[in-house]
Amino acid sequence: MPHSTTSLSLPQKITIKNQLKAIEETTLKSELRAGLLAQDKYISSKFFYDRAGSALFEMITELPEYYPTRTEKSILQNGAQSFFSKMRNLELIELGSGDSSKISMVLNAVPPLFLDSITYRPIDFSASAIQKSARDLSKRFPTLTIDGLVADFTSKLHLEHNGHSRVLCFFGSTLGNFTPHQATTLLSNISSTMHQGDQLFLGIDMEKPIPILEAAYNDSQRITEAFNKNILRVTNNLLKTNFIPIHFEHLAYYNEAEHRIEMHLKARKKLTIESPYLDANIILNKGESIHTENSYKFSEERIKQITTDSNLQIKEIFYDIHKWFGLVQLEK
Ligand code: AVJ
Repeated sequence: MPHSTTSLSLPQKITIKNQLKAIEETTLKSELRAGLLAQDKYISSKFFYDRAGSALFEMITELPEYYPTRTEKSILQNGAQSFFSKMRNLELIELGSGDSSKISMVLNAVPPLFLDSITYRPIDFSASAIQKSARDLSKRFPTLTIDGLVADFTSKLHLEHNGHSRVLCFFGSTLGNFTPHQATTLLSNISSTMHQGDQLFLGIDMEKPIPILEAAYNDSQRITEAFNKNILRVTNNLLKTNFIPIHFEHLAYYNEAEHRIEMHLKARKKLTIESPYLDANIILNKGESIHTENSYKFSEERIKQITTDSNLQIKEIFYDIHKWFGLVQLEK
């Protein structure tokens, strides 16, 4: 979760800046509060990713039921390699970078001799994820320059162009966490920071049979359940609330009309939630739920729609053999 430290330096060519300063923490608190006071209660899915949440998410990516990560990696390993192998003298920016495994596959395609002409700029909400990833990468690619940024890229992107051409990566179908309207705003923001020739690689989870989708969010080891409930601990830390995770049931199902998986936390009994940041207690009735995540699944039609609306042009879409996941290469 956000620290109020502004900067932290590590050995070699690594710097990590933290943009989530005190003022932004205040914004995050009011965001959390607004969601809990709403008629239909919600907590934004970005609050999943404290240290524990990021670790749980990494475990999810290795579950047999959770197909997206391994499918996207198979595409990175195949289709897009020839583009990555030609990368020189550029900034490689990764939004919602998380762990280093995907960008490693990109960097592996670059001839080692040219790695020192690349600056990798991971941007993530989780400071611990960036620190860990920077350490891993500096071991594997010692000549790479790493410029990390802890920031909430959903509110504002500070990515002033500095003359170098850019390859932006937004993997993992993180875009699927946003409503079509929010996603268009976010993509338009990204597009507005791009110059001619800059590329954006966007990972998108595709529609597929509902049982496959629902199994991916209801795994038999119940890691997704633990991940979902961890958001209550994050909320307790930030708002000093008294949520007790076992008082909630994990719900994850496909909403066909909205083309999205929804995750909720449903109160097993009537609960009274207290916080020094709230004027009054929040009452959760038995059976009432808190909406914690949307994960949109796309058709090629809707990919075209959203990218056109964001002023971006599709250069190519790389798929796996089942068309379960798409890696969209975009230009301005
Ligand atoms: C990282 C947002 C793509 O929506 O599949 C995994 C997060 N939530 N299991 C997704 C997640 C539950 C994931 N994204």
